[in-house]
Amino acid sequence: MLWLLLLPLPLPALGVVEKTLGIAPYLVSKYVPSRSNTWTCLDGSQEIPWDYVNDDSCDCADGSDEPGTGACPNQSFYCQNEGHIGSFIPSSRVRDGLCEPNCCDGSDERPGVCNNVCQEVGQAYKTKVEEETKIRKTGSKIRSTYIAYAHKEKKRLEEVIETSTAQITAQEKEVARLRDIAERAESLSAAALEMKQQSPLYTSLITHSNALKSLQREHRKHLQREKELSNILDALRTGYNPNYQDMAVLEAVRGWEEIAGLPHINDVGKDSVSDEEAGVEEDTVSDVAQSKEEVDDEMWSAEELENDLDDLLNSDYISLLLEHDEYVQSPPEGSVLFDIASYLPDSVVPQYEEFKETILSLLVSFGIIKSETSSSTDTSRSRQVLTDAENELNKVKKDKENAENDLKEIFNIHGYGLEGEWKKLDGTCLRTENGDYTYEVCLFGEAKQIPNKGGSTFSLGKFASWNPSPDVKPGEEAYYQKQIYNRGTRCWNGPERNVVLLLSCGTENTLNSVVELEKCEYQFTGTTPALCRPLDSFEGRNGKKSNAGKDEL
Ligand code: MAN
Repeated sequence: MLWLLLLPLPLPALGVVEKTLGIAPYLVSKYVPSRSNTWTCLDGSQEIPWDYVNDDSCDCADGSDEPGTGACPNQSFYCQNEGHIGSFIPSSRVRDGLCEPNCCDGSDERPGVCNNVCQEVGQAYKTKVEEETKIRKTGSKIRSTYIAYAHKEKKRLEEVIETSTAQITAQEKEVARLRDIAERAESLSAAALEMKQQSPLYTSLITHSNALKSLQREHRKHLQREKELSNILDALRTGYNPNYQDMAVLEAVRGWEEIAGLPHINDVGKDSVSDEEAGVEEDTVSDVAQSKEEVDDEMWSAEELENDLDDLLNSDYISLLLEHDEYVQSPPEGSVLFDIASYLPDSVVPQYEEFKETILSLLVSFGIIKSETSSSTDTSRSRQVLTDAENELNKVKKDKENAENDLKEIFNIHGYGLEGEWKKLDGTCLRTENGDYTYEVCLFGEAKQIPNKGGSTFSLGKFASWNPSPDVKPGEEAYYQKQIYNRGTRCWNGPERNVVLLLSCGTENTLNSVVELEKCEYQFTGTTPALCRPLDSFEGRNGKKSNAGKDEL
């Protein structure tokens, strides 16, 4: 049985590490012994016996003699992971007694410590990749419709710009023409008004008005004077001394008492009748005077003069003149003489009216007769037409400006992506319920937090940028995997609310989860077909884009 002991045992079983263990595939060819059974460190610094390779003792300065052990610091150990994908782990984790998830073949540990689970892991990975591929395939088809939409939109916007440019040129001409008409109409109407003001009726009206104003002024002066005189005479009446028997004074007092309707001062109190009791009013001069005059029905009473004369004198005579002008130009109503239709049989009246309208409008357009409207109406109408035309011009200019701005954004790397794949989603709102709130994000618009049981909605911010990380280049996939929404409603005692939206490829536009990572700082996750680039633009199984150059376009 001794011979059994002499049979060669597998090296790992003896605790000896295979020479090729942990070597990256591209270096395997370098790990071959020389004829004299030596080996040169990879940096060429030393020649060592072949046995020193993977002998768990670090000999080369670059650590290349220990690819399969943890003997040299800062080395990488390659797990072959047959049945799955090979991967590197730091050599410090080799033979530490822990099974590395990246080493599904268990090669990082001594035999028997970790099971080789690469078949299962590989299978699960394959299924996952297949699923992802399926999603990406469907998603990229949807994405291509988004790109087609962007091209259509670009075409539409270019057409808008083209037509609005033409419209602006035409409308500017039209505005200039209408401005000219309005200005000419206004200066014409100013001249026409001056002419109208020369009419005898108007000048006489103004003279009457001036005369009335002067009369009113004089009348007021007289009233004032009369008041002062009556004060003097009242003082004389009550203050004179009858014992002097001055006939001039007595006559003046009696005369005043008669005009003013007052009892003689010496009789006052004799019959115990006061002035008031006798029904004598103080200011009765005008009454006395009025009682004597005959007042014509159409003449104004003293009261009307007092109350209404000011209003009359404040009349707008220019408006009256224009109204008068319109009034005299309107055809006399009910004048049968010029109503030819009334002489015609009913059956021909419609043809006659139509004929009359045509002839009248022809005469107006040739300037032979004036249109029925007044010149002041013409002026305001031409101003209105000008204003309408200017408004229309401004609207077309605004449309053009908006179209130009939109066009700039469509195929902009910082805007809707190089292929315009995001344009279709502009304003698309995604929602999800989470706890007491429904969260909403309208892409490129605003994110909101809406309470489910009433209360005020908080703005969580408006779209600010794509992934702002300095490590990520605009245009890369990672750039479009993150959107920032900021400047939302300020948090009580905290920052303004803001959102980081993490997106990944999916066949639908969805908002999947919301977490408030810090107070008032929210992280949303979602999916969108806009991120499903076509499969042929990817390489390998890690989903990294192959044509990096294209990213930087
Ligand atoms: C509201 C919500 C919360 C937030 C608090 C902060 O209740 O917006 O998400 O944490 O305000 O006070």
